[in-house]
Amino acid sequence: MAEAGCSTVEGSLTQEFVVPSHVQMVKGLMAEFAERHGSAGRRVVLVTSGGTKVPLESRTVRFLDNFSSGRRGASSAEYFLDAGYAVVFLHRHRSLYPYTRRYAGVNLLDGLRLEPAAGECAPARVVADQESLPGIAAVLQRYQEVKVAGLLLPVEFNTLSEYLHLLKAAAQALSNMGSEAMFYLAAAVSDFYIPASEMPEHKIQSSEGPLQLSMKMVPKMLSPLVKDWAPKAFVISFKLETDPGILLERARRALDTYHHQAVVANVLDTRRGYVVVVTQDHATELALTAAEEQARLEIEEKIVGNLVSAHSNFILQQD
Ligand code: PAZ
Repeated sequence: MAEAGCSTVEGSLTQEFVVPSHVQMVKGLMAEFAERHGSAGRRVVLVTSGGTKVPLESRTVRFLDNFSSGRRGASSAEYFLDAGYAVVFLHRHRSLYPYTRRYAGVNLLDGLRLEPAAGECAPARVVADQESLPGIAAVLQRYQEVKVAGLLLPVEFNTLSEYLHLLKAAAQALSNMGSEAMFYLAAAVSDFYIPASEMPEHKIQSSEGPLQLSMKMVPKMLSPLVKDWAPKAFVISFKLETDPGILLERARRALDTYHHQAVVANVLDTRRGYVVVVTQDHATELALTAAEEQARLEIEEKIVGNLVSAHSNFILQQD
């Protein structure tokens, strides 16, 4: 699709996507977060994570969704925190979350044990079972350090509309940080939607026969983000394909269209172990070796390491 101009993006955002009632309040929180960490000399990264839900009815019974678990975003947020960044974590409601993601498959009640009470009147003690929750003490300690230091600002979205408006608000809230702000756009955002004006109010009836959908293109947010909302920031987008043969060409096309700093290109089936970081001058392959996979290393550690040093170089070039 031809890229929509910035005024078109702005226009369709306000006309066709319902503005969430809390967007101004959240924008204020993000601006205050950026101001606090910026004045402490800390860089801030906005990590987007998870898929988007596209409703088919305005009183939504059915919606279109996608595969994204939010693991890339949640694990990357942890590595950014370890690298000294403060993180705004714009994530899909109930997608994976930093630190708790490690126990996503565990039934909480299987991970806890009851120990006898210390005295007759004292309640039984609840203890974490280290076998069901491996590494829990270290993970809990790090989670609490991050929380006490106020280094992680979680912001939730559910629908596509919420995502789009909150991304714009985040970009504007972080723009005062200039080149010290990074945008790491790992969320899998729908390319298609049904405008509110064309959406049936009530549940679509199967008695009316097979369903035919006509969907519009979602406005490309990268364009106004890079040009207008946060023009000095270091911006990373992600590109997912299922056909490895077209991956690099698509990533380069995105860079040529939006003029941001890098695209992390990945293929659905191999995304946990292999990505290519594409910039104007280079295509850097990052991969986990068999030994690293065995040791449960994560590709996000390499992606974040690569981008943190690229961000440092970018900041130096702006001076
Ligand atoms: O969320 P997850 O860990 O299951 O998957 C990560 C990902 C594939 C959604 C991400 O790496 C990505 O490529 N996001 C952008 C997708 C796209 O719009 O092309």
